[in-house]
Amino acid sequence: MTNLNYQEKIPNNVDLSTDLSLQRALEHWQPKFKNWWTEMGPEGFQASDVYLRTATSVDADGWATYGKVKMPEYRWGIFLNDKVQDRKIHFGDNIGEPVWQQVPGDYRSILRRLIVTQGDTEPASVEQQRELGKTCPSLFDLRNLFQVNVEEGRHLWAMVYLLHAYFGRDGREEAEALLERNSGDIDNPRILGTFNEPITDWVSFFMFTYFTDRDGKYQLKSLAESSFDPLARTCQFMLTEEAHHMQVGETGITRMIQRTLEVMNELNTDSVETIRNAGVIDLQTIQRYINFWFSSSLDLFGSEISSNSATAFANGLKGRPDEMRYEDHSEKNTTFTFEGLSLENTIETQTIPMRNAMNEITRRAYVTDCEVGLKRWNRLIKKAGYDIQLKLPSTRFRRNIGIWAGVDVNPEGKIISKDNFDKNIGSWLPSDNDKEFINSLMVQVIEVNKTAGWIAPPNRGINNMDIGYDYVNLK
Ligand code: BYC
Repeated sequence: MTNLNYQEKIPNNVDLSTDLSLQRALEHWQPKFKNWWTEMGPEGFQASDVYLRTATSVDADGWATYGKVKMPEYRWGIFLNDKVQDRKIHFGDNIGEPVWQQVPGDYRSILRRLIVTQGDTEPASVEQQRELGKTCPSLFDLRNLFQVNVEEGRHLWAMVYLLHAYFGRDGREEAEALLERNSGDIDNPRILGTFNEPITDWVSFFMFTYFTDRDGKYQLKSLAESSFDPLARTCQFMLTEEAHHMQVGETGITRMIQRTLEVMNELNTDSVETIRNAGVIDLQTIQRYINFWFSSSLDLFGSEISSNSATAFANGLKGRPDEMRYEDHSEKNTTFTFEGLSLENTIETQTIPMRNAMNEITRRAYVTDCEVGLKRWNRLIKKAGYDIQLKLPSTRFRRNIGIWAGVDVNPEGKIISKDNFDKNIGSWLPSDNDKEFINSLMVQVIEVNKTAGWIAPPNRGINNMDIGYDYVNLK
């Protein structure tokens, strides 16, 4: 187990003090990060004491310590999982060769692009969520939001370390640019679509942490397989943090549904109007938020047929999530058959080289994982005696990237006419009226042990503390 060194200006377990020029470069970036955090991070809570966990070791069992911290004083640092001795490349064209501790010249630009894309999402999400504190449903939720935010900040550090340590001047420039692009900025937006979507209400926050953070899980799993060992080790550690974010999403949606069902049973109704008048969110609206965030997150996997993903796999830069579960790790002469789009705009079975299907394979693993929560929520609904089922829309629905981009498809996956699509899209996605209603529920609740009326209280506290613990002391 490696204990993390918190004595240094930048906490780390990479012996930063032995590389003075790298240390200096990162210390130069550090105040810029802090400025970004103050300007673009959680608005209005920078002086509050927040009950946060901080990593103390990279060991899976004992890596967290909890205590009250002001967010700007959070010890963001550089933590990589321990090196595995004699680790070998285990997929692609170079299987069996030692993994790389430095970036091979030929792969420099593709690796940099992957790291920059990953890095860009982290501060983007903090920017997207910066206003949410003003409408938190409880102190417990407020603390969870901030925990997610500081850890996304640390994930940015993880990528910035790689850029500084392994990509020279280009890397330093990219690290600066990561603080210059901003979510939703018309002139200088974040790289990937979903990270420019506004998150101004907590329903969207829970959907984002359920669906979009789960893309993070699958992308990190793929990068954790990388033959570039420092990238693999840093992603392995990031995954332990990511798990909490998805849990925030899953329990948040569960609590929302629980509260709705409670009210439906109390009033013995499934009328949307009555449910809304009682101040809880009808399941139909929840379905529309699922449709929006799931379809947006599917785009994050890239195109179904991708030469970029084939190159990344062949070169051993990015594997499949849980690569060792597959039988063939070369996939040189294998094929993948799927339902694609014909030239006549109809659905047709197509066969492509397996390596070109890596994005789609990863997306499918992600979809299966998304289903788990849906099954749980549907069990709750059924148990409460209602005949409504929440569903994931088809992976062809409302896509902006890949072969289905711009194709008019309904949530069941059927290609329909443009007219039909335009007429119905308003009922498949959150409407202005839905958003207005959701916004009307978003009222800040900051009394200890109180929870907003639209969501059930959590069923347990953080780190065995009471649900009623004052997780955030506002200043
Ligand atoms: N929006 O061959 P293609 C997370 C671009 S989330 C805009 O189809 P490729 C987190 C693509 O960049 C995980 N552009 O796809 C979650 C390429 O552009 P260039 C983030 C898009 O390259 C919550 C072009 O389209 N990590 O950690 O195989 C909170 C054609 O690309 C989009 C990563 O994404 C899009 N949705 O794969 C906080 C991992 N999709 O190069 C954090 C690193 C594609 O032609 N990134 N494009 O200009 C990658 O592995 C790959 O870049 C992608 C795309 C999976 C994104």
